[in-house]
Amino acid sequence: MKLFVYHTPELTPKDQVPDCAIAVDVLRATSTIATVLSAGGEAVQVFSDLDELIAVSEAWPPQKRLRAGERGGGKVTGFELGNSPLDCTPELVEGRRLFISTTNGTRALKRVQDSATVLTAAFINRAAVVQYLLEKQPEIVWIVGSGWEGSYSLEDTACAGAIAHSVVEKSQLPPEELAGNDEVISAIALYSQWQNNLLGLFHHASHGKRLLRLECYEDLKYCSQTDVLTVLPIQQEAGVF
Ligand code: 3SL
Repeated sequence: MKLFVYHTPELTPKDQVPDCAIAVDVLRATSTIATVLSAGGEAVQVFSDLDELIAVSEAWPPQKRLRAGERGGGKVTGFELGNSPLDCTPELVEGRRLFISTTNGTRALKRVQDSATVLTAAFINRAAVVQYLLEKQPEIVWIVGSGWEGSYSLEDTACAGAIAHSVVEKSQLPPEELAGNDEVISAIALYSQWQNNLLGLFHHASHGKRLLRLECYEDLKYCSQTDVLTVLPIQQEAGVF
């Protein structure tokens, strides 16, 4: 197995797909996806385009669907939900499909959706993703941060580092044997430095600061937990987890 970390979808190699792609948007899309599936959601279907989301979800009975839309951190008007994982309670999501579009997270997923296997990861379900990698041993693995509108996001690269760090620890292979690019080594170093204070790291991150301005401190706190959900979001068909 070779791991490759890409800080943003734009940095992934063109015209190539890996055996396994892991999309990461810690704040907050992939934290929300893990939460919904763990709370009994029927599935999560991701869209980059809001109009397409509305058109496709129309075919679903209203009591079986939820529409979640985020732009610039805020909820899209007319949608039931924004992108806060804390709103996704079992009472609300159980048995329903979440149709979701967010600024960056769903774009990252679209970029890798043709890979043989597509997973989503956040700190909250990191262990489930690592367990999958160790069991299935895919040859080429991309861990792709969503970033923010094309630029680097500290929290996504730290989560990529958390995955790589745990694979190294559990496989007992040296990092240089698993690392397919230099970004893996720097992501592990970033995670190692902050692993006991991820909430503190989020306070330094530009998107963390943006969410704090939007009074989303509780979301940051929730998303900073590690290995608390056992769910493995895995793509069933294009865009559906
Ligand atoms: O950019 C995204 O995809 C979102 O996760 C951003 S937010 O955390 O919902 O603001």
